[in-house]
Amino acid sequence: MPLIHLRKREETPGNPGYFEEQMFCRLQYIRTEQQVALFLTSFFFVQMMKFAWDNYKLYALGKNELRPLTKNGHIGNMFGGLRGATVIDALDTLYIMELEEEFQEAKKWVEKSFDLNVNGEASLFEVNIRYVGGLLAAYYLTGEEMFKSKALELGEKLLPAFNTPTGIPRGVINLGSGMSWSWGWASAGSSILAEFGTLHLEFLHLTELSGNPVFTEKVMNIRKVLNRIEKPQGLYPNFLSPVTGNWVQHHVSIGGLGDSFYEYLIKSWLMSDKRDAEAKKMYDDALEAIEKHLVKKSAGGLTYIAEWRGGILDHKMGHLACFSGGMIALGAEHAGGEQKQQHMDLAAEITHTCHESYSRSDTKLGPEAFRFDSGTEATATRLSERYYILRPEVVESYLYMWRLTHDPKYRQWGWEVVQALEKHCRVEAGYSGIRDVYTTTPNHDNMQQSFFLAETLKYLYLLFCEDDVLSLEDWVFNTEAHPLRDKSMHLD
Ligand code: DMJ
Repeated sequence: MPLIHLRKREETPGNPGYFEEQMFCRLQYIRTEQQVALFLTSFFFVQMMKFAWDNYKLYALGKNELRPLTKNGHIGNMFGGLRGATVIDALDTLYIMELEEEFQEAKKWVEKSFDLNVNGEASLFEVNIRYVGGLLAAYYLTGEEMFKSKALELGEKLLPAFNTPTGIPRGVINLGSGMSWSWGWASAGSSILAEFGTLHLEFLHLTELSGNPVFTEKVMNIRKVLNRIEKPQGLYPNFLSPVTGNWVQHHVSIGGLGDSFYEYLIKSWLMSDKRDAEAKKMYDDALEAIEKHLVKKSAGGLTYIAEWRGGILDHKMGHLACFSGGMIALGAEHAGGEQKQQHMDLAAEITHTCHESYSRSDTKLGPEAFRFDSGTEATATRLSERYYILRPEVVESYLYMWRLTHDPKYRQWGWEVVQALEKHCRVEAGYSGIRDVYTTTPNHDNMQQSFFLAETLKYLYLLFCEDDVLSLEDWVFNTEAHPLRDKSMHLD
């Protein structure tokens, strides 16, 4: 019997008694000691979420993130003039955790104060995964039209970024003027693989909900360009010119700059009810090339995915690359024959390595990047790579591995993360990242990232829920952990 579930969601959108009903169902099904333990554990995560939200609300409501040490808000420069990144990122987590009052506060802010008529430099990628993804998920969970119409309105504002000679969008857009340009740091005016490759899921939903084919056309064109150009050794470099449609430099990474491009290929296939064969083939081919050229084993027996610079390996894995254990497991679940076991083993080995990067630190939290060279194994060697900013990728892989294998070690590892977060990241007014995972002397960075509420806490909570709470059969998580409806999406 399910402990808690959102399966009845479709019958109850907008039902004012929804939360009470869910709590009643939850208590009604508790039968065994294990279920009591699970209930108490999930309650613990709910309290963490409430603490993170309450402090954001108290000190920073309407700003993008909370600064928990100085007790004020942070706006930053990633979202143009958009505000409330934490509100939008938190909506679905509050909802699934049944924090009704808090969800209503967040909803009210979106309804009354979320202003889309803004000017400023916005990252197309960040606005898409956090704002569009967050609004879509809130719509699918609640059935409230307001979320849908804001998602569509925002989606329209992103379209001018695609006005380039190839249709590959540029990374930065002014949401007011529609002018777009490339990041100053991106070599030779290039666009970034993980950025233009992480629009597909949301854009297909925008077409589905609006009936306007333009969103789908834009992302299908990105596919076309990618399929046309030659891939060195079958690998996808991270920098592509939106003008010529050629690779700008040969840096390949399954971590930062590349990561969610691969994730969206396999998820596009799943979201299409396995009809999007092109996405599946691109994923399979890319993974084959990664296995052949980038997957390595350290002297100590740890499997890792190296980075590639024009044929030369950099034996480094970023924290961001740790999502790949979960992604590869998800793909393996739907693979046939020998490949199924082979990929599941690879996913388990990578997840194990990422766990090692946590367990080898003094705080039991993992660094931003860890290396496998000069006798180093799964530890950061550079001062600049020792920080942890409340990132979710490692617990994301624990969740997928748990759901697909039910090996209890993944819950145990998740619980280790929770203890470390409580000990080293919880401060008086929220949760903060830390500057060095190798020292237990407090060294907070004074930032509660919005993805901590969208992803880290959601994945941890789901790790201790029954499998039918946001089941992997029915939902596809975007790269910011916003659940999008599965199966209803068809490519016609
Ligand atoms: C999130 O915004 C998303 O997961 C994105 O894909 C990359 N990383 C951050 C969190 O680390």
